[in-house]
Amino acid sequence: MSSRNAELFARAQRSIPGGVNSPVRAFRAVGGTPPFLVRGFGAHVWDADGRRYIDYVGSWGPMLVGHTHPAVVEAVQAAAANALSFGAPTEAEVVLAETLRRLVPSLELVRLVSSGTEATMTAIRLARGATGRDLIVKFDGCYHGHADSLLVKAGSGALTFGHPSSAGVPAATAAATLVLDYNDIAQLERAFAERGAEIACAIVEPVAGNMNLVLPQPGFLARLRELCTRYGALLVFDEVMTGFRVALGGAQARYGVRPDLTTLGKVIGGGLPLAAVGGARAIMEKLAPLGPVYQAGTLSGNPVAVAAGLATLALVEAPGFLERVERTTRALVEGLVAEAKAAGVPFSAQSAGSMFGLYFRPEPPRNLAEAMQCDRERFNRFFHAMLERGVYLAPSAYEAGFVSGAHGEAEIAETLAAARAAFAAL
Ligand code: HOZ
Repeated sequence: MSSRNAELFARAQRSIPGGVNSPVRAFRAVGGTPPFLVRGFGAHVWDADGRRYIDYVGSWGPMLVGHTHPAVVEAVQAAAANALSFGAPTEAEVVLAETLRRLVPSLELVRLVSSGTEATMTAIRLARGATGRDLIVKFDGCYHGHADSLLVKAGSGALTFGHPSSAGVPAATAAATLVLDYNDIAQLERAFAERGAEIACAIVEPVAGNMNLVLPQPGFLARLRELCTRYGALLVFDEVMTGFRVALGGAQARYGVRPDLTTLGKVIGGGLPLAAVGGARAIMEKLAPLGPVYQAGTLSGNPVAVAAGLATLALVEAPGFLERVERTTRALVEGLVAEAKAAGVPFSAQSAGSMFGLYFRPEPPRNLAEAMQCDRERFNRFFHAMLERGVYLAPSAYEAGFVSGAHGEAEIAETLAAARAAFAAL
């Protein structure tokens, strides 16, 4: 049977590397043809063959209020009618900065950029510029975008395709990145004892979402904070994924740890390209034009993206919204665990706010080594069995899943019915 998805994928590969503009989308980890999406509404997306899916990718995180929410679309249309871009200051970007500062109190100053990669890249340069040190600490399997110094033992697509340390990163840059195991407090203490005076910053996903979902173990983030403070290093929380998903104030609010710098993205653009870096005033004042650390962007603070972000955040901060999405996510996770158990499949699952992880192993992983122990072949079969039944999960065993405010009891019931059949067929 001819498929428009297949036709488009073949055509795409003639013009675009791998047929996609971001590697995980190519389905190489799970095999098969990616659906080419044409429309999204609420909890659903539709592909070029007219098939409808319950969407748990949510554009990899941004779509917290669901696809094409009328309030967001209206705000975008109104902004676009005025201007698509000025490259000059606007009142709306001030309102967004004020909103972010109110919701995430560690952001004493905040700079808007266009992607999470730009935000983390800027945070690293700022940390180096502010401390006068070069060494950065990151954690194995955490992904912070594709800036050179962060593509060392990274997660997400870099991990999925077996190149966690990318070709093209100069050896000297990689050598200035010290990679430690997530959740290993003893190793962290040794590393700071040995090299603490050289460390500009430690950057961490406070809930890791790019090696599947891995939760911080009790005390891990707090100890990291203490060590950074003791050795004069900055603590950077990469909340591009966790911001407004794990809690309204981000993972830093949920776990009670205040970083020096925070990166945000995804939800703050409501589906349009927008991200931010912010933090302590004394550090942020090192950024140009106030200080010597340079950073700039033609589309930074783009008025259409800012309008989408403001409309999205207004919905997200409505009383009860996040609690409801969190309950829905828990119902999904608990239901999947129950279905796997009934089918006798070794499986576990957990959530943090509206993010979730699915693991084909009996216990949730605590680090990359444990995440790698998940049965990938089983995941791949489960993924396709779910896709065939109209449930669109991330096409990789190393990505977190996302639930939106548009997912409700009906979507969860439909997902669990699909999972029952999928687990039975494994
Ligand atoms: N690497 C991101 C997910 N963790 C984005 C993937 C994409 O956009 O394809």
